[in-house]
Amino acid sequence: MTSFSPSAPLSSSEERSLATRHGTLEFSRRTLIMGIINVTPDSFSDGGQRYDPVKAKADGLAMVKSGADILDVGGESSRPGATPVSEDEELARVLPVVRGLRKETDAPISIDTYKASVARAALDAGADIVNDISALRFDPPMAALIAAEKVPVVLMHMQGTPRTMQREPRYTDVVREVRDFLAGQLYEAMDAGIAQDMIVIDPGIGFGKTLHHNLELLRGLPMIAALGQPVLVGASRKAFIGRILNSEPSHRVEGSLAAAVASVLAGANIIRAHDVAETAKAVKIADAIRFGFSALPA
Ligand code: PMM
Repeated sequence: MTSFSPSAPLSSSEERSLATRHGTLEFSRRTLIMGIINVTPDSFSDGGQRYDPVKAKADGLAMVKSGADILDVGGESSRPGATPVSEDEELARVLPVVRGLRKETDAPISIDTYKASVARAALDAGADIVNDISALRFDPPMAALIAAEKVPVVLMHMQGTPRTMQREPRYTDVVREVRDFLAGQLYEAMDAGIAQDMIVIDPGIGFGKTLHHNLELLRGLPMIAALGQPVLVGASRKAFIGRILNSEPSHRVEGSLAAAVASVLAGANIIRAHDVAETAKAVKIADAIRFGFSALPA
């Protein structure tokens, strides 16, 4: 297994970017921040806080001011054991927020859904990116929709489903298995007509993984980054941080920052975070170490 070492090549001189309908996100010399807006009553760390669309929109706009490059809007909790919500309910939650944000910001918006119908409606309402925690597996029309709309997609690894994933996750070699899964879904996506430069990959921290699996994945991130696709990491406030620090989700900010910095130094290109202002500052330092301060855009 490849492991992180200070001498590993962390930067490259080639330009790397993700083209969205609201501008090109450059990540050759810095790491992008994706702010989390869960419009749900039951997400594990911010459930209920943004169930009101007016509050969700205001929080999203504040995140942009604090340094979010992308706003990730989701209407179904994927916490362990969560029961799925109906398509109508998910649409009723996310569409007012996507529409409201679109009127007031040009920041790229991603829609966190595995349902093609929800993705389609959100894209029509102004979303730019599809964040699919099933990596195109749960709803067959999803791949063709993304190919036709020519939008970026995040393919995330998960063992099982949100309802079952934490029952007894098992791997022989978690980093290799997650990497191979992501490589397989990358090819599936390309076979469906999605352009390679529109595909982001994500090891799915906390999705069918024990504490040790999550730590191994963060340690082994360079092996996943070696696939050559942009890498997103979502460790923010997750249970493994609470297990180590013995803290509730709202007291996991420092632990989340440590995981974000480790991810950046191991090759992540997008950090998905609840605490955007704090994460943006921590990542700025990690980026200065990774790329050199003078290499960063002003
Ligand atoms: N985690 C959650 C939801 N969506 N999407 C991606 N791509 N990666 C993640 O790690 C991820 C996700 C669950 O966390 P939340 O309840 O804080 O949104």
